[in-house]
Amino acid sequence: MYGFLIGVGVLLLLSIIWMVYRIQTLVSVVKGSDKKVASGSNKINAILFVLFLVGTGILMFWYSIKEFDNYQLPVASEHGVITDQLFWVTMAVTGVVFLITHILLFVFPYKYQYKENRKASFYPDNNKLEVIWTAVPGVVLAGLVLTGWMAWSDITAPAPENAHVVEIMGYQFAWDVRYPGKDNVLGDYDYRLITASNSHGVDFTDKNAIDDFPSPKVVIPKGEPVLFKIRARDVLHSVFAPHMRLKMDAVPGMPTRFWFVPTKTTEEMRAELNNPEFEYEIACTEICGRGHFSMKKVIEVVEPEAYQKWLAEQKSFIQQNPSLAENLPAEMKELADIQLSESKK
Ligand SMILES: [Cu+2]
Repeated sequence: MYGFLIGVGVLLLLSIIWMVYRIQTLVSVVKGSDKKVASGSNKINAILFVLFLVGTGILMFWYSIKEFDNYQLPVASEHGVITDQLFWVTMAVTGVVFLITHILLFVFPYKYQYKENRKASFYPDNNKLEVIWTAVPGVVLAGLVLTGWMAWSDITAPAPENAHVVEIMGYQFAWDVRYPGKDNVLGDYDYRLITASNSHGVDFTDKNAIDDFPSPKVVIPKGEPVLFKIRARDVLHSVFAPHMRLKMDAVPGMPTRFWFVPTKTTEEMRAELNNPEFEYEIACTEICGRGHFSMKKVIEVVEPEAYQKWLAEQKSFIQQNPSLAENLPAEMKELADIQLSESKK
């Protein structure tokens, strides 16, 4: 009931304001002062257009220059160089068009504002102009799309067979990392197998899973292809490693992948940036809930020899937690036991 009354009140108020405005206009028409009012407010609006253009233009340039280093992070992957080229070419083409159209958009209302003695000219159509402003953007955009499409199909082509596989699984709110172990093949998984001690839901009855191991960070070798197998356990997440120019959604029920070749070790990047604290990182770029901001994972890029050494030091899921092998079928249990006895040596 109150809602209805408030609604009626608002309607009455709006109609009163409208009536006052109408009366004012009619009075000015009767007095003959309406023309002056119109040209005065036109002039103010025209000046405001130009002020808006200059003000927002200054803000845009100031911000772009001030934050430029954040747009242009150093590249640390092979395909990243191509991605950057595409980005800056697109930026240059669209940037020039953006500037020209926006200057015209705001300068024209000023230039062609109402003047008592000026008559608008009638210019119905011009086929030549129509052809030019349809064909030129068509050709330019087709070029941009084509080069982008070619780069995209290169980047998303199947990974080389020798690529080091790393599984990145997103969940609310962290990334879990799994390595395939010596066989470089990840074991199966099933969401029904997820428990407190098996957060990945790894199926240990699969032979490939026996040597899989977890890792608190992503360690990868420089100069060799790396294949991220990406999945999500609950909602959409997105793997974003800005220095690698890598971004790929993690979708529940639909595994995705991204392969790349890192070109600079963490140490080299620290030296380049003169920042001994620097770490490559994965951030989540899909607003996935309250703890979204905390989804950070460190990527450590090392020389290939250091990588092999690190691999040899890792302990498999089963070595870390022998109870995972307890209920396995006899054949698998045997494999697990061999591995356990190896780790005791
Ligand atoms: Cu997330």
